[in-house]
Amino acid sequence: MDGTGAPLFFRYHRDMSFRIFNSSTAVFIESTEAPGLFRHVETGFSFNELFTAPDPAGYVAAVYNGAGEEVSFNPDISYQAPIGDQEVWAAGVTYYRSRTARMEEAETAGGDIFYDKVYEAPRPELFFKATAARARGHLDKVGIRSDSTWDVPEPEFTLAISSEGKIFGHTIGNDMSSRSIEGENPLYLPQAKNYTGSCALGPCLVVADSPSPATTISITIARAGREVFSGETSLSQIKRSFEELAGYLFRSNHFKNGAYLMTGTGIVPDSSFTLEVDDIVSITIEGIGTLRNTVERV
Ligand code: DO4
Ligand code: MG
Repeated sequence: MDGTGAPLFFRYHRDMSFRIFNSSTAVFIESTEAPGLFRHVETGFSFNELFTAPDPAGYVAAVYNGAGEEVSFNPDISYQAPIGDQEVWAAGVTYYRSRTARMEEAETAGGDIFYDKVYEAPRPELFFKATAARARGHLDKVGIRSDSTWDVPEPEFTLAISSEGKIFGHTIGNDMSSRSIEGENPLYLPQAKNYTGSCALGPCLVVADSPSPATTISITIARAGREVFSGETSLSQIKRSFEELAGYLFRSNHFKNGAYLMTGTGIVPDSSFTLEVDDIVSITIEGIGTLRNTVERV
């Protein structure tokens, strides 16, 4: 065995990365060494072990090498969120577009100044988003509240952070949000952000270093077979570093099973847009894939 726990005959390089898809009975792991080949692992892997491992990539490498069968596999089927007992948190107002949209929605209530201040302040906005049981997966439904009149998805690059505070991977997050409720009063944020179906993660967890700032995040929203919104941004537009956001999250806060941290949205549709039931939201981030969900009213 080497220092990571991986058997020595396995040629594991530090720059290798893995994609992990989560089904109810197994995980499927793909390595950059063998794209298109998936290791079907029923026992010997757990997201809690991954998020608490001193070397998460070494943990995946050891499982990839030592467990399960290689199978052919269609990644475009429904999956559970790639999560064990991790909490999901989110950062807000990390892109200029989010600051401006938030200021517009909160202007009437007089709450706009807080968004401007937090965009500039050393301390970022961080909020609790979901427990694991509330996180939806790929091709599952996401929710809009029955007491909300103005709703949007928020496509967000989402960090996987170990219990030691180390960023070791990433996935796609959808921070579903009620703009009517948050806009009425910023103190309603938990109701605008935390409700049934307000969070989706997936389609897989990528265990790798964070990608380059040129990485694009894009979204499309389809209604009755027609595209009603599309948008694109890149990681280069974010105001804060991932280390800064993770550092603030872990300040005076212990995560025994690690955490996911959504890093904020850089895409907000114009004020005239709101989601409707049966809309299909597809969020794509280079190197991860596409997270697709249909909207339901909850
Ligand atoms: O302040 C509200 C939340 C903003 C947010 O979720 C975002 O910028 O992504
Ligand atoms: Mg957000």
